[in-house]
Amino acid sequence: IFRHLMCRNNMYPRSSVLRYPVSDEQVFWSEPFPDYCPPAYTAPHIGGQVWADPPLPSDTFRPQWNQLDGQVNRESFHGAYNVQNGLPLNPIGRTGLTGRGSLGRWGPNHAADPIVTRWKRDGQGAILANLTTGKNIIQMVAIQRSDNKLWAIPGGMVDPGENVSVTLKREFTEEALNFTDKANMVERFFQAGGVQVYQGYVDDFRNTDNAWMETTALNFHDEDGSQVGQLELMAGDDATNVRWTDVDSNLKLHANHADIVREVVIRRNAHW
Ligand code: RP5
Ligand code: MG
Ligand code: MG
Repeated sequence: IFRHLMCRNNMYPRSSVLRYPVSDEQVFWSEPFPDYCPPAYTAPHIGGQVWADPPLPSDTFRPQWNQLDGQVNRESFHGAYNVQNGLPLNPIGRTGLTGRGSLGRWGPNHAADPIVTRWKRDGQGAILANLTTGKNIIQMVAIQRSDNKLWAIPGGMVDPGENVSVTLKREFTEEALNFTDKANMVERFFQAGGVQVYQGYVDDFRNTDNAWMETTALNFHDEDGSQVGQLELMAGDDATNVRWTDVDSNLKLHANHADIVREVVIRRNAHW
C-alpha cells in the first residue's frame, strides 16, 4: 500500500517550517496518533493570487468539496475525501503539516504531466538496445525544476476550466520548448493523441494534510523520431534546464515521477 514519502519529515519548501514527524506506521488516518500536533502553514505569497483559494475558515468562501465547483475541479481521483472541521483531508494520510503550504487550492490541486518519448538512436538512425536486456532504450524529455533542482516531467497545473489535453501541450511548450517556430508540428504531435499512463495522487514535496497534488499523465511517443524528437529543446518558465534523458531503473526524478515513467516503459516494452 502506498504511503507518501516526499511530504513527510522534512522542512516545508521555501520556509523554515518543520513538519511534525510522521513514521511509516503513522501515515494512515486510521492509525491512532494521539500526540499528532502538526504546525499550520500557508505560504504568504499565495495570498490574493487569482489561482489560489481564499483562506479558510471563511464566512463568504464556501467550497463545494468532492465536486466540480464552478470551474474548479475539487474532485479527487481517489474517490470522496473526508472533510474535517471544514478542511479536506489528504486521501493518503498525515504529512505533518496543516494549511495549504504553497499550494493554491484546498483539497486536490490538479496537474497534467506530458511524458514525451522517442527511441534512442545512433548517428545512422538505428535504434539502440541495451546489451543486457536486449530491449530498446527509450528517451524522455525531462526538465530541471527551479524550485527543488530535481529533474522532472515537464508538467503543470490545470487552469480552472481548462481541458487536460490543453494543459499537457501548453506546459510542454512553456517548459521544454520555451518558444518554437514549429508550433504547427507540436500541435499535430499532441493532437495525434497520447496514452494515459497514470491518474491520481502525486507524492509531491508541497503536499499537506489539507492540500495535495493529483495528476493525469499521458505518454506522447515519437515512434520514428521525426517530429518532436527532432526539435531543439529550450528550458522556459519554471524550468531551468531541459534535455532528452535515457530512461532506465537508475532514473531519479522529482516526486513519484519515476514510477509514472515506469508505466510508459512497461507499455512500450522498453529497456528499464
Ligand atoms: C508535480 O508538480 C506534478 O506531477 C506536476 O509535474 C507538477 C505541477 O506543479 P508545477 O510544475 O506547476 O509546480 O507534482
Ligand atoms: Mg509550468
Ligand atoms: Mg511545472
